[in-house]
Amino acid sequence: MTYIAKPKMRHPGLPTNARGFTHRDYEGAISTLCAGCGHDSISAALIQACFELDIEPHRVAKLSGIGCSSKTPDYLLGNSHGFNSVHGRMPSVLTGANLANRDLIYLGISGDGDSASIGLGQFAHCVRRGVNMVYICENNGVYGLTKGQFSATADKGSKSKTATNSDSPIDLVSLALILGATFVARSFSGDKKQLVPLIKAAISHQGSAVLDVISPCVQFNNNPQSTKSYDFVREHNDAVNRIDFIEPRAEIKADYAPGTVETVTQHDGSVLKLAKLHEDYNPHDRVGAMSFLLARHAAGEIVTGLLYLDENPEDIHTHLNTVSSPLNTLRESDVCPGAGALDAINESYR
Ligand SMILES: Cc1ncc(C[n+]2csc(CCOP(=O)(O)OP(=O)(O)O)c2C)c(N)n1
Ligand code: SF4
Ligand SMILES: [Mg+2]
Repeated sequence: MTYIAKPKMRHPGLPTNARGFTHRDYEGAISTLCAGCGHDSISAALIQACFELDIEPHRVAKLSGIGCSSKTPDYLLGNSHGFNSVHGRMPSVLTGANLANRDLIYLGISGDGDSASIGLGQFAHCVRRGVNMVYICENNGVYGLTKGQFSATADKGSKSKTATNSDSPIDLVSLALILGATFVARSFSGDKKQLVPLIKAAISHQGSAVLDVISPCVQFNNNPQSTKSYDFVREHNDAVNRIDFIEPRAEIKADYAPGTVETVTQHDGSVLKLAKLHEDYNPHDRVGAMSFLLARHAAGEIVTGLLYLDENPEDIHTHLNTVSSPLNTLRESDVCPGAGALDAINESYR
């Protein structure tokens, strides 16, 4: 992976967060992506979200596959754990890491090729198992790194710089809903106001959070006839809500007219204020969300916002009844309780 280290200079007047970290402490190496690539805006949104959430960088593990999008973890959170895996295989590596150490915040950063083409099976199983993670697909409809072939999320009839796509698309958001994700959202790399609170809410969510972010590839798929171009997304962006993320213990100020905002409290005490932009949209109705998405897609619109939220999520550790401590903190007496315990287990099967 190519990277250019960023000089470690720090202006003494840089603002710090509650943990004493500056914005600079959440950055990584200098990006080698094309100027204007949507992926860089998503990196900036992730950096801002982690800074504002006062996250200690060593508590984050960022994992990716292969692609321009999968290179981006190198450009953020330089003091966090990182693993750049094989194309399409990030979800299984993340699942294993999460099972071994449930105390970290897992960021799975992927592309549409990485998630919907070669990695579709891995994506599906990771989501349906309820792994506690933030899964971000930086979705440009093409394989940017290998020079612009259509990926499985490209819309039928969409034109790239060199070709017209004739295949039906895979919509990762609809798939995430079917697979049981407990937090499902879509956003646009060019809308930081929408994206940053969604990332913060997804990080605070204690279950499988899937965030599909349309992220135009300026090099191969940003022509006006592409449904993943900046112009098309700006013209067809149909946001169902706006969310404000309020950290646990922060004061909730009533700055909306009563009845226009729904307040949702998550397990960690964080509060989401959901301002409805679509009168008939209910983000707690999984089936309703699916039919709404299908209908709006057929009408040529791109639905964004918090699409589905289960306020009481369960994760893979609950399903498997695993030990509550990270495996590397267990003592020998925990993992090897002796012959008596083994005899008792064997006896229980007789
Ligand atoms: C097993 C394997 N197959 C194919 C490739 C070639 N390859 C590298 S990146 C890529 C597609 C990346 O597309 P996407 O995930 O959408 O990322 P983007 O570059 O668009 O951000 C492909 C096919 C590979 N590296 N490994
Ligand atoms: S090729 Fe496309 S996806 Fe890759 S860095 Fe350039 S603009 Fe971004
Ligand atoms: Mg792509």
